[in-house]
Amino acid sequence: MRTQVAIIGGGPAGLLLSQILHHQGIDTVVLERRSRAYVLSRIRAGVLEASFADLMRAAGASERMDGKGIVHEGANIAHPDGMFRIDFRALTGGNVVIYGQTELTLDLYDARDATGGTTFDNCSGVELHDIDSTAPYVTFCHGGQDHRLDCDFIAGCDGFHGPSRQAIPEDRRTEFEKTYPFGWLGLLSETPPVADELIYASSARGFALCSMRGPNLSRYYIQCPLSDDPEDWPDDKFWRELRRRLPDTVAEQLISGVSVEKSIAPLRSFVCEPMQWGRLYLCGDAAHIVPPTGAKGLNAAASDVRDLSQAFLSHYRDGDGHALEHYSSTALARIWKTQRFSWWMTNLLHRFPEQSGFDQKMQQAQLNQLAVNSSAQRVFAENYVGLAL
Ligand code: RFL
Ligand code: PHB
Repeated sequence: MRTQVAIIGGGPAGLLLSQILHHQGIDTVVLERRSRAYVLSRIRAGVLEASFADLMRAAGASERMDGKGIVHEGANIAHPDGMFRIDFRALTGGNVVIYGQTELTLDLYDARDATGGTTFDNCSGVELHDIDSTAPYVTFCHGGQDHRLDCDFIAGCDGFHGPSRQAIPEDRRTEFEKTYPFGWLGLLSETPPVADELIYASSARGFALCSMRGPNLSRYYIQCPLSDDPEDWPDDKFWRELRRRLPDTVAEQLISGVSVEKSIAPLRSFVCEPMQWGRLYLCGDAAHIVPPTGAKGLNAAASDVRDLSQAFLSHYRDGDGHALEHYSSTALARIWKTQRFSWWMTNLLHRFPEQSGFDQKMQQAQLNQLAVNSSAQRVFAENYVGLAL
């Protein structure tokens, strides 16, 4: 079997890349380890930058998102001394779109099916070969048979645990990592959201986030110890704890209900340098992870896809390999800015086990400044809606 670009991983990055390349006349094959049902059951991101929405249009997969996505022109930050709103529209002219990763992945799968693109689900034993030659290939097992996929290039879109990053020789890559001493316990419920816009809450009991997926579908998170298990958190206990971390006026409005999903995600900052090796290009979580506090993970993956698809287009259409050659340095310059914002926001809003009284005062001083200082708010808003990179 042969294709122009072999894409490993059928998560949002791999699917988006495959559809954008399809519309540019570039042939791809997507190899996904899991079943489609499994990929579609993962509840993850919910906040898209406007530039992501543009990419969904370029992928021919935006119809449902344009109808059902909810435009947010601001977000709220609650803290022990009060609550304030950051007005994205007034400060930047921009906005974000609330649309779940689950929906978006479904739209991309549907678009791929409609255009007849080849996707192998349930692949096992995916291995990359000869990536530093001009004739790389991928081997995998599907339906009990071994296959070989020859290609011009490989896009490693296989998330944090996939094999692509490991294919870069260990002595040629550097991994920068920070793990945080807590996780996020997330709960999805078929209840109306507590507010029209997101609320990020810093409280003495730890961080909480009120988000949403639709008019009757809410997504809430609370910071929890890494040692906790979702089983430790029956619904009643979750709602009680969430209310205690929110301002009274918000807690009083909260409508609780039966959870339809509950899971714990660890928080991590991670970057692999470089993001390319030979004819292998890493995209999304395969190359970098951000803690979810700034809602940037999926958006960073989409920006990689934008850069890489443009680089492939220059190569195939114009015979110009410059952008491909510089893919890693271009992407990394952008990623470190995203890392900085996600790390800063995580440090601002969470309680850390070893935090001193002084550290807490510094957090509070920063929150008090953000509450009143329009320059600080503008920096926040610019980063949140997405830097023009
Ligand atoms: P994914 O989604 O992990 O997809 C990788 C795919 O590769 C497959 N794979 C393999 N396939 C073949 N062979 C192998 N050996 C393979 N190994 C793995 C996997 O099965 C999978 O299907 O990576 P991708 O595509 O780069 O997408 C990244 C995003 O999923 C991620 O960054 C976001 O979900 C992060 N994130 C958020 N991002 C945002 O932009 N906004 C948000 O609001 C936001 N909220 C979140 C989040 C992540 C969270 N968790 C659970 C970590 C909230 C949470 C709680
Ligand atoms: C979500 O809705 O899942 C969500 C929203 C904002 C974040 C992280 C996750 O910062």
